[in-house]
Amino acid sequence: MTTVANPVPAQDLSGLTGKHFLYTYANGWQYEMYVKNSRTIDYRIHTGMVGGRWVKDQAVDLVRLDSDVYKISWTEPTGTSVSVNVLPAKRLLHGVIFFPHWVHRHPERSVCYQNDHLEQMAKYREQGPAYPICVVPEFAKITFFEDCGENNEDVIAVDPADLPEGYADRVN
Ligand code: FER
Repeated sequence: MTTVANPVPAQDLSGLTGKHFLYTYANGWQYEMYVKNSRTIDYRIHTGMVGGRWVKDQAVDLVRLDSDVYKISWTEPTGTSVSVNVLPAKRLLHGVIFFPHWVHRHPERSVCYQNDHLEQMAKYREQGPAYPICVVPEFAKITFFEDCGENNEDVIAVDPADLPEGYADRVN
């Protein structure tokens, strides 16, 4: 039970770990996330301000808030921070992205396979400017959802541009 002394609800994360999903924010930006395990995500960004960007092994904080309500939060090597609420059964998601000023001004600088450019990202982050932060809060519809099991390196393994035709348009 959730009390003042014990504010933590039951943490069964199995409804989200190993899951892979495509979603489109109300502003039209399309994203893809694979919850590789309870501490790690891989993702691709298909369209939007930083469309073409993709990342493996991003460390995250994942919690279960209630039945069918999860929250995933993290900060990127770029300094961009993200907090995403995921309601898998409702096929609903709400993300808040906090972009440093430099990413908002030069989004193309972060569009890459980030794992191959970590030093460059650290330089950009150091150079900034970080402020003012651009906050992007949006609901999204989960259009495709599947279970791939945990720690599967093949789910997010290629550049978004190299995917088969129609990959991101699949609906289930
Ligand atoms: C998301 C919103 C933003 C997401 C990732 C980001 C994987 C990352 C943004 C960035 O680093 O530019 O829903 O899911």
